[in-house]
Amino acid sequence: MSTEKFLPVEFCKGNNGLDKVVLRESRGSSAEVYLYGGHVTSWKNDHGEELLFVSSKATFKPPKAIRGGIPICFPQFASLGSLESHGFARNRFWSIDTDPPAFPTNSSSKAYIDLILRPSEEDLKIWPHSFEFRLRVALTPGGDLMLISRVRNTSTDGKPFSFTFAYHTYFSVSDISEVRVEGLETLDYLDNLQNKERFTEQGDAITFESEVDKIYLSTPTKIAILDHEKKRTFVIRKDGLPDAVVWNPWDKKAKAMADFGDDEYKHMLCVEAAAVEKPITLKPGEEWKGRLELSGVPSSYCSGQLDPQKVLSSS
Ligand code: TA6
Repeated sequence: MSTEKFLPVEFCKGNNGLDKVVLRESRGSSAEVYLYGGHVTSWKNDHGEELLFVSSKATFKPPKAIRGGIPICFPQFASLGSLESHGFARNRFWSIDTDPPAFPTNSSSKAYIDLILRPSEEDLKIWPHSFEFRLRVALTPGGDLMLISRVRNTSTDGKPFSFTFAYHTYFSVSDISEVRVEGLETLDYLDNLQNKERFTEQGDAITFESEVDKIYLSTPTKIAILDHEKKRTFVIRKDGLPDAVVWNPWDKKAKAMADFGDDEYKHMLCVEAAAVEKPITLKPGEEWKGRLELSGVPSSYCSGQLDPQKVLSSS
């Protein structure tokens, strides 16, 4: 890529004229973030291949959340509370954070953007807590995608507040029936399809042959998604997010969702770094940090080039 055309951060208009920010790294990787929802809608590797799934039927029209990419579920995951499903952060307009507090980082990359969300008067009526939610979206020189959330309780009434959270990441996969997830074996999970009853996962990698909607509890900080056909492994690293949600709507739910194509369930998988089982509680002045780092590693399990156990056990 010729340097003069290379802009690490570009502000432009996206779908439906919504404001978006395009991040680019010198080796060719890129990412796109909409201010609507603080929502990452694209992450491409240095070959220009899209790594995230966004539905062809996604609407970029408030108040509907964008179907795909990385919606941010805050201050409530799913229906775990009185708010709308997955809270309100994903259908609010975020602002550019022009004065973010210093960010401890060892990355030399300039491809990052800081966004901020504060509650509106309307939000305070449905969730009466003052907060500042700062979100940094960054591309590393190697093309990894990093999302760092910092939520601070800015209440002056001395009251703590609690919330649940998820990075509801939609990964693009070649064929869901050929994908395996490693790192969640033998863990306990709550099954959303069975009244959140608690079960223990069997010992092998997770594969998919029907609808799945599970909340894995206290998972390792690293999880791998192996896509044999694309010879690609997604490595998910997370901090401050003890749980992981795995979701695929399969055919029936796919048909029932207006903003989702009937067959699109075959080409996506949500693996969501989350804090669900134990809500996070912040006293006034306290701050929580939740970090997600995604890597797309060219690989082939069967060629032995990449043994998931090696991936999961390496730093
Ligand atoms: O994260 C899994 C889940 O909670 C599923 O139960 C399903 O509802 C999915 O999220 C999508 O939710 P949405 O509100 O975006 O339609």
